[in-house]
Amino acid sequence: MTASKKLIVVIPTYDEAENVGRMTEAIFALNVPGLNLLIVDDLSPDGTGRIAEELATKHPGQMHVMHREGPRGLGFAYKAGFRWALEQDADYVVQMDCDFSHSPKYIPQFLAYIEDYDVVVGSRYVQGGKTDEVWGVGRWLLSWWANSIYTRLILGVKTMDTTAGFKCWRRETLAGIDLNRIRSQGYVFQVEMAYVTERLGYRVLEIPIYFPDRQVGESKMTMKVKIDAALRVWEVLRRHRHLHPSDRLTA
Ligand SMILES: Nc1nc2c(ncn2[C@@H]2O[C@H](COP(=O)(O)OP(=O)(O)OP(=O)(O)O)[C@@H](O)[C@H]2O)c(=O)[nH]1
Ligand SMILES: [Mg+2]
Repeated sequence: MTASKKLIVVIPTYDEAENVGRMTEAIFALNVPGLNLLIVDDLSPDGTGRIAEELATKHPGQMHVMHREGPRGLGFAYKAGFRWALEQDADYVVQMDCDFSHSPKYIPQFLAYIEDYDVVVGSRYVQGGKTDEVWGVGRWLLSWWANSIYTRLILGVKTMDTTAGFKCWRRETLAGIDLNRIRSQGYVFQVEMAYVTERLGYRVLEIPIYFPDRQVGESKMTMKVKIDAALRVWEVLRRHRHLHPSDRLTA
């Protein structure tokens, strides 16, 4: 990334009071020129939004907090955050979780590769990628199968980590995808974005990351959520199977 470019890191939060401070400092400690941070909080009951506001006063002009009202959801939060980033004239947008499963240390690598691709994806399931050591073989196999086999074969995509949530977008890619097309929440939001990206013919690069489990804060992940996500992949297929590169939204 050249010095004159603007990067906005978008982090959605829901009950991340224990992580948001450490994550903010880790992001700014990268000292990436032109880096801005947007926290998109869905009125977290644990006060994450208020803590983020306090942090923003320490990084004037570089950190913004959005407080969403109405129904909460990862998809709603990301769409609002991406739209804001585009309005702020970001050249590049990074999306990531607040719980340190996505290490900020990969951001400079993303920025090096984004010069030649339309989106760079931090992937657990390409060579060199890795999940937390505490995962047993069964958990790893189920996740690998769901991402790299089940979802990938239904949608016919090349992406191996179809639910990856750590990505660096070029602004043209996010604009061309047309966020109005994207309807899903949770894991399926990532799947739908990945599918539309490939249907529209954008150049995707997956780079390996190590994905540790969240250390603090509560997990909202249940088997019901996983099964629901698996079934919704079919909806994503039906909704977007007819898309072609000529359907990119042009300004
Ligand atoms: N704004 C907003 N953020 C959310 C919502 N749900 C989850 N998040 C955030 O999205 C990111 C990913 O969510 P996680 O809870 O880590 O999901 P996960 O990694 O599948 O599951 P665990 O790490 O096991 O909890 C985190 O930064 C969350 O705080 C939501 O409804 N609204
Ligand atoms: Mg997590």
